[in-house]
Amino acid sequence: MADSAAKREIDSVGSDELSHKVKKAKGDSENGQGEVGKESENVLSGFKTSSVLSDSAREKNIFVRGKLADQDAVVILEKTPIREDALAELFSGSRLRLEMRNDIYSTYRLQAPPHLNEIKTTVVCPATEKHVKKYQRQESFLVEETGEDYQSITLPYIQKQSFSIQWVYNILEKKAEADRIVYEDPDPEVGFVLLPDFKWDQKQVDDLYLIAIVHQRDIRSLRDLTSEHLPLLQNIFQKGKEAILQRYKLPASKLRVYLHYQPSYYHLHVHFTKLGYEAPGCGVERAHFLADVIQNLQSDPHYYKTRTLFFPLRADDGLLSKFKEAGRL
Ligand code: DD3
Repeated sequence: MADSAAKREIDSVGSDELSHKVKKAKGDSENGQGEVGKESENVLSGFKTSSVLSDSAREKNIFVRGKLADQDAVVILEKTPIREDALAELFSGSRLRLEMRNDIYSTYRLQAPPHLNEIKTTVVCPATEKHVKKYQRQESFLVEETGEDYQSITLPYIQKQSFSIQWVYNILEKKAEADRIVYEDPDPEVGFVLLPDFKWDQKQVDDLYLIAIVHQRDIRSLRDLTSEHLPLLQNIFQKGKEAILQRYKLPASKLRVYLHYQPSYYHLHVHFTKLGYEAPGCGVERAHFLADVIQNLQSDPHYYKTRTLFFPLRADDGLLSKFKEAGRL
């Protein structure tokens, strides 16, 4: 099966990367990345939970707000998928307690060896009110934004927001995550960096999630795109797909390649996720296929300046208030 081939492949990639990391460890310390992969002292041991922002039994995750050494922090915990290549060890190396037995059916609680029982953990610290809001469970509302609404409501709003995208510049300048880059085209006009989104733990290809971040710094979103950007978009589409085929053995027919509108950060980036994986934000209300974006700009150079675009906003989003104030909701 293609999928298991891909699964096996990612493991060999993983170990390649590991040796790569070990070799690079010295040079990386100047990047502040020397500690990556090592067991670090438990910075979370002093975490004081103040509230649960949201949780999902189905997604097996929880978003927690709290304090880390007097600073506001958000911690995201998520159980990771069970990998096929771990099965043999899971069966042979675990402790098993019987819960119930009935006819041909029995249920157990299996205690896996610690290294097969990891929880993916993301820490945002210091977290701003905006981070906290982002993870608080919220109702959302669909907004209809005309080209004029964008100019008079949305653009002024995002210009006032100073949500830091330092992390994006750190990636582009190799000050962070340099060893995670899957592919780079360094061209200042059509170039980009392709790397795993940190939602993806890269342990299995099933939930593959990469982002292509463009080198150009003045493209905020879909709304800024014109036919001038076609070479950039086509370059990301082609080279991104090629790089993913090479590295993960996933053909374009297994990929969903799209932009978000509204994006969660206003520096142009493209999402590559695996078809069949319901990545957050891949629904029709937020995702715009890169292939469609390219075609739309080919037929109308100012398509995204003039079209009405629809997107969901959360109840507590400041932009939603602006649309209400303008009588657009
Ligand atoms: C973000 C959207 C942004 C909180 C959280 C995530 N992929 C990132 C920093 C480095 C990254 C990402 C903002 C922030 Cl949990 C606030 O995402 C990132 N590095 N999505 C990668 N590779």
